[in-house]
Amino acid sequence: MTRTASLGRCGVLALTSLVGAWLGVATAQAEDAGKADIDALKKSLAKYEDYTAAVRDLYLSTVGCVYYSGEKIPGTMDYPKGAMGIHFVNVPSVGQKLDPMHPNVLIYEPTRKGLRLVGAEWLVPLTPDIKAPPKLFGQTFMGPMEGHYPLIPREFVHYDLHAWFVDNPNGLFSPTNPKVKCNKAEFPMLEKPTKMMPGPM
Ligand SMILES: [Cu+2]
Repeated sequence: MTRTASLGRCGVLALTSLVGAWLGVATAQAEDAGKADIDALKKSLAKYEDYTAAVRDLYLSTVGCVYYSGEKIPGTMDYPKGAMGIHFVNVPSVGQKLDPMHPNVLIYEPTRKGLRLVGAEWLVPLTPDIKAPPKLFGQTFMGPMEGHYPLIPREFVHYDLHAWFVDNPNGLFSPTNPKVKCNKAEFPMLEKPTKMMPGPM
């Protein structure tokens, strides 16, 4: 009886670890597929490594270097401790058709040598015609959520997706990157996690 029970538990454990391994492989594969896309995107955006080129193309700085403490607050987004950096937003493209090769936002990290292009972001305003959260690179956008106050009005309810051009231990598409820092920023901005809003999820 004891033997059967322990065998049974072993079987369950084996199955659990198999499923776990399989899920792990599936996630890794999804990330790998995403990685090739993001590498291609990074190459195509190389000219924006010079932030003045970004500004000329109307990716305009929102000045504050945004970071999060990792604090969990019910009803708000789950942002692991880390930075989002300085967002340069191309406002005219927001609300237009999503384009994987033309992100709505470029993300810069202030370093001793100046601004470093470290990532990109896509924004989709929540509108009545949206029936499901948007997807890019096989990733489902986060949200809907309020605008990231105080740099963006709270009324800008939206979905978003981040992608990192530099190593991110939390994953290529995590909203925050613990390796990106705001400590060299002129205007560091510790933000509270953004409030979630009702809408298709
Ligand atoms: Cu962001």
